[in-house]
Amino acid sequence: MFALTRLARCSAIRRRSLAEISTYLQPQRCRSQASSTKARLNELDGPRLGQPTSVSHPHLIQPHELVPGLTLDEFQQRRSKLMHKIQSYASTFGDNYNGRSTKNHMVIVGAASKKYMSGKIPFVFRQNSDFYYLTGCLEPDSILVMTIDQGAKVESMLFMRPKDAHAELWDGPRTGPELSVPLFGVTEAHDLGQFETILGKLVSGLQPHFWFDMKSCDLQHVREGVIKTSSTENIQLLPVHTFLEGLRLLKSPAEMELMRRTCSIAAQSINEVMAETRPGQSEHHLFASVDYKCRQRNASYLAYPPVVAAGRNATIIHYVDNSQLLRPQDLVLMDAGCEYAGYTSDITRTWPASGNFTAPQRTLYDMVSVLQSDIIQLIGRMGGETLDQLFQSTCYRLGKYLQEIGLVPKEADDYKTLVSQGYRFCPHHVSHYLGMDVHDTPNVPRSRALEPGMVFTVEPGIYIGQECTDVPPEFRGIGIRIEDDLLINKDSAVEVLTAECIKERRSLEQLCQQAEAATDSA
Ligand SMILES: [Mn+2]
Repeated sequence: MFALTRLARCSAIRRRSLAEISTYLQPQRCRSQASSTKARLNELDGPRLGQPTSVSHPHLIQPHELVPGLTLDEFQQRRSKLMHKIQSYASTFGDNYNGRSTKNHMVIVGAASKKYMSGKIPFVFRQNSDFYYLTGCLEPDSILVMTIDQGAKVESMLFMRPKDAHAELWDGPRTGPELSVPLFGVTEAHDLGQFETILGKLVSGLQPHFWFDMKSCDLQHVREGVIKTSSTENIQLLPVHTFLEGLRLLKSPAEMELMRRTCSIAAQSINEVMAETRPGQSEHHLFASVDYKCRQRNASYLAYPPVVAAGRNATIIHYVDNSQLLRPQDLVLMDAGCEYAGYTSDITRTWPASGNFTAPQRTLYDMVSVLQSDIIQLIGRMGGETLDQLFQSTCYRLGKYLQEIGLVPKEADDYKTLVSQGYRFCPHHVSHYLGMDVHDTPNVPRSRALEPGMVFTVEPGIYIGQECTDVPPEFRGIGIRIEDDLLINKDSAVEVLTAECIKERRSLEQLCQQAEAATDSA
């Protein structure tokens, strides 16, 4: 479907903005005739909105999509689902909060604001995940206000930065309120400056239950406006994160596709980094390399500062200095993932810098590898129905396996002791939910039963510090983690989204030795 048809369908579209948009989208309709490179470049030269569209970025966004991989419909459904969910939840106890009963609800979610390194030097802007999830809008400082009334009618309103020739000269185009209505499919849009006035009127008219998470809102003026309005109207603020995270936890088919994509980008990139690793390179070199390879595949950036840890640095779980050189006998542990179209991947691989594991490294690698595949097998079965159960099972099995190779005393044979021995050598959880954020939906308990649509990591590890004098010396200073991203898909099957990323020991050795061979013959 052409973008114009989609835009024309928006109920709230006004005549003037439709005219403006059709001028704007003109190149879209001509695209099939524009075969030469020059003509295609001219297309991108037209007026721009505050974010990429299928017109300005046809290499990233399909004609029927608002942002890569997602249609306008999907965003409208998310808003509608959230509001209906809140209303039906409230109705289970008579629509009553704090002694006040109404079927009207209002939710406010703010965008992220720009953050600065120093003076006027900005950090790379990253949109607030909840705001992006509900709007697809990538502009800073914007505000989304949604309402549902007693007739179950959902309306949404965006407050956007006004058009401003001077500001746009410096920071690039803004969409502005007028074009935001058809672009994001909201009922209304206004200048940011009108937020307090319009909010005040809306609240005094509807007297809704008022849902707003003070802590997760970056924007000071929004927090102040909300406090002022709620106290004027004597309305208490209710937390919206349970409902929002509940939705974000279960990925739609389009989100599953985006998760497959972001995982595949990181998996292929890490494979290449492993193949190119050689002793003498620095951890920083591998960091730059994985960043480069992910961006080459259209990732926006790495999803978090990666851990690239050689040798004993790998026993520091959040090692991010990445400043040491790789020695021939070192293992390299890389924990890296990327963000593609707002969705993140999170992979860890551990491989030998020289292409060959030493005997103690091999023993521990094989153990973590078997442990990880045990845990993946367990998903959805007894002992693996929740992330917490997977964690408990990981600690117990790790304790048991360590006992088999002689790192845990033979006498320790009760369940509790083995669990605590496992936890001693792997002192982090084996899993977290994954999605738009790396540690996604953090308020959803890990004791929740796994179900289709959930994406999470499985990441057992072993870290033996130099100070572990009760462990044979050859094992000290070794850190290993293997981490994959998994999806329970719509058929309830467990899909390893990062399966492309090589981890089987012999294949890993082969991959790393190829690099050696290539260097030797060069
Ligand atoms: Mn992780």
